[in-house]
Amino acid sequence: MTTEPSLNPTIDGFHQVINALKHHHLNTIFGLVGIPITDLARQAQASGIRFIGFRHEQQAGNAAAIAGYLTQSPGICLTVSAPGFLNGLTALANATTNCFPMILISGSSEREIVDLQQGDYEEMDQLNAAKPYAKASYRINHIEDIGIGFARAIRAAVSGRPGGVYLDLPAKLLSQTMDAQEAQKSLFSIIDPVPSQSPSKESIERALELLKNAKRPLIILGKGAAYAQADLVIRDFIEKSKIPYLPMSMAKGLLPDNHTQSASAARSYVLAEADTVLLIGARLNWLLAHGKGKTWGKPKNFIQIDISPTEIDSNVAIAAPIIGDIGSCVKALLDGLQPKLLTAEPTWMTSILERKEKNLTKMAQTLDLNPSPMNFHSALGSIKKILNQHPEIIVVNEGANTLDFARSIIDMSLPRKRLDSGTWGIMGIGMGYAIGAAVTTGLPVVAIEGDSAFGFSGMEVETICRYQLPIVVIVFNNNGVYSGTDVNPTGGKDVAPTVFVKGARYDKMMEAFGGVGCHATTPEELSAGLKKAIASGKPTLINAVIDESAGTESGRLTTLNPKTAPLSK
Ligand code: ADP
Ligand code: TPW
Repeated sequence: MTTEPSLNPTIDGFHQVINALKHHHLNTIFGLVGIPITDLARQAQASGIRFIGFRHEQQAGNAAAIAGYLTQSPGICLTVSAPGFLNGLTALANATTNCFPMILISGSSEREIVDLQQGDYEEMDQLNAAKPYAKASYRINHIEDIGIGFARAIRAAVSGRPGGVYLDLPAKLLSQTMDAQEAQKSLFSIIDPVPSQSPSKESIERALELLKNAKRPLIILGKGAAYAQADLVIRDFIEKSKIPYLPMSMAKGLLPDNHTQSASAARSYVLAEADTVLLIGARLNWLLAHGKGKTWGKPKNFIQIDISPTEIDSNVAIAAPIIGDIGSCVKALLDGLQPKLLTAEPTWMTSILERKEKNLTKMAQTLDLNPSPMNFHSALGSIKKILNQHPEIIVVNEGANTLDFARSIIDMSLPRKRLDSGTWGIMGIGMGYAIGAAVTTGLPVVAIEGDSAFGFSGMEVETICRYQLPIVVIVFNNNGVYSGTDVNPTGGKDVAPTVFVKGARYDKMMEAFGGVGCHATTPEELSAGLKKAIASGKPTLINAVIDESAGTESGRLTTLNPKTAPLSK
């Protein structure tokens, strides 16, 4: 649309979008340029917004998603149309699945051409493609609506259960103009985008009654609890109630992993034996065996705190739902808690402690073994010693065995320091999360990566070097997906589906862009390389050589893996 010529200064769509971002303190864009958004990126940078350019939109999207998780403010990802948008869409869907707030902004082609399918450059009906995978999707057609469009997108991303929002910006919008003063007025502050949501009194009383009568109570902390940043009240409630707790992987560190009430090292025992389970920001999805079956053993009373009412009863009946934000809900439980009235069996905690001690001693012995070549345990044992001295470091983790072992071996002692494959068990978040976390927090990041997992985002080592980010990537190189020992049963020249080039030197990839490469074949070399990398703050990639026969297929998910009968010769 065109506006009447005006004597007053005018502003174009590019600048109005930039002003909207700045107005809402969205000062970093993760993206990848091209038609029609190159100038948007340039002008954004010129205006003081930080533009972090990626080699693939999926990683820009992953960076935005994790920035949203860490800050409670939507991370911004900017892409071109059609293929760029689709590359970013995976990250948007992953963000929505994990309840992370982000906004994917993509340029799009002429509506008239797209709607008549007349074959524009990178033509696609992006708005409709995004809808099933986003919490909300909007298109801004007129420059006058940029203020409203951003307000809607931000509110949708952060309110209630957070998620990914798609914002479609047609190329035509960017070149529209309007009166600059009117444009300024059309940007407004979003009042109370994340209103506190207090739980009902009855829901708190119902839950407290169950906790009072529980003989073997258990608390499960999920990444919703970590996201909520209600760290102190959660810790207070756990310590005052003296109830053992189990952190889901990204909730590790909400209380330090060496806390006496942590039941992580007795996980199977507490899940099977507990009679009352309080879920705080954790869904009863596959990661918790859907709340039923052998894992869960004895019958339970479930209490569930969640912001989303429809999460309740999703897999099993919930005896005491508490709907509200985690800070308000846990505070209400704490206010009503009368520790003296709790009736948990004293043997509950002592038997957990016994099992913990036994399992931790066994694990310590395994970590100290020094097999050659290294296995997952000896490599992680050497990393653990170094990371224990650096609680501020953010750990990114993906892979199968690399993920499962690192999750239980690497302790976290501060909240929101562990970022991993999350709800989907997705591979390919590694470098995006590492870059997003480093840029957002300014803190050092150590990414512990399976060699297959790393491959999904490996080209972003150039991005890491370009921005000189304090990121250490450790590739657990066992020559393949899960392990490197499969053979092609036909004897043909193609290797088996899980096998990679043997003896690959991933460290050379980092060196190619001016970073530091390190090749480690022993725990000593690995810990020395890591120590040096942390001290220097320089982009570093450590190629950690792991026994190619050490991994199990699908890590700990073997039961989810359908198998054919053995191949006949
Ligand atoms: P995990 O994978 O760690 O078990 P999930 O992602 O399955 O965690 O669950 C997180 C849950 O937390 C989601 O159901 C989401 O609705 C909820 N949630 C997120 N933020 C809040 C909040 N501020 N208050 C209450 N619930 C929240
Ligand atoms: C987007 C399936 C799960 S785990 C994995 C794949 C390909 C890699 C395991 O090998 P890696 O780790 O990383 O070398 P390790 O420690 O066992 O040696 N595509 C996507 N997501 C998933 N989860 C897959 C494929 C998968």
